[in-house]
Amino acid sequence: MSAPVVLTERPAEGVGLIRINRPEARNALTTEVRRLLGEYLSAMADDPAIRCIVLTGNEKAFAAGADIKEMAEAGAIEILQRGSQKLWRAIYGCPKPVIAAVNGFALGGGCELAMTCDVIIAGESAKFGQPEVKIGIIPGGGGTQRFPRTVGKFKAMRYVLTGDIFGAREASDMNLVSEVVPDAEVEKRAVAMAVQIAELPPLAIQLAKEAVIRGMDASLETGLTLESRTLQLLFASQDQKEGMAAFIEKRKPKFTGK
Ligand code: CO8
Repeated sequence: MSAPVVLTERPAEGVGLIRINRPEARNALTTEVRRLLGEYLSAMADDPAIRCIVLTGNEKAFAAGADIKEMAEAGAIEILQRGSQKLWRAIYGCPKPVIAAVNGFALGGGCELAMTCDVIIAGESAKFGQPEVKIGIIPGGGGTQRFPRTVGKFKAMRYVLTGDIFGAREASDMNLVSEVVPDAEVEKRAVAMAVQIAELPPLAIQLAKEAVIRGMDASLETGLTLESRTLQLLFASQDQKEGMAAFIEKRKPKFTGK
């Protein structure tokens, strides 16, 4: 029997890790991979023991895009019915933070997968790009939308229109990644950050993620109102009382998620 195309692990308390496991195909995203990613993300979102999620691949590829062999002969209606947008929604709609740990190729749908996460930790040799135009299509998971919103029109156009691949340093210079670390440190660093986040009050974390994501899609005034209401709401949580009391009493807080 062949190995499952997506694996899950618990590398540390409070942390769930999802690993794409198709090394023979540079982790190309088949319908099955996407279905399982959505399923595991949703299961981790519902699991109170998990407070932060790491999404990763292997040393050669985070994901080299949608599986070209699986879609080469498909018709438009078939592609529409595959509903690949469900995966992206599962990530940005996930109430818990998702950290992409990227080694090797993050191309096409793989680059979009990383961009849909909340934090991107990249290895020094990681390679990013939106090469879809080279195979006669355009990005389909946010590459024409999230990419320019992150790096600006002119850098995005430079890469979307040529399909050129770029390295982790260039990605970092364009603010496309959160941190660049040595290749061997990527997963370790992502898990360490996930542990750091998992130890914080989960309601504050969930609402901070929501405020950033929803606010990016709104006017500044609307975003600021959303932020104020969210902050005010957190004063109803036990963790706010505990966090502030612990600060004043000079002790370590005990957060309960309530
Ligand atoms: N799909 C299918 N198979 C792939 C993919 C892919 N995206 N990428 C790599 N593979 C396979 C290769 O075919 C090869 O298989 P085999 O051994 O059977 O020939 C194996 O992985 C190893 O690949 P290479 O020998 O090419 O390995 P290299 O290290 O030399 O090169 C690269 C790695 C640079 C990643 C190269 O494989 C490549 O360019 N891959 C394609 C990248 C690409 O174009 N990605 C974009 C795909 S389109 C997309 O993501 C957008 C879709 C949005 C719509 C979704 C609707 C469903």
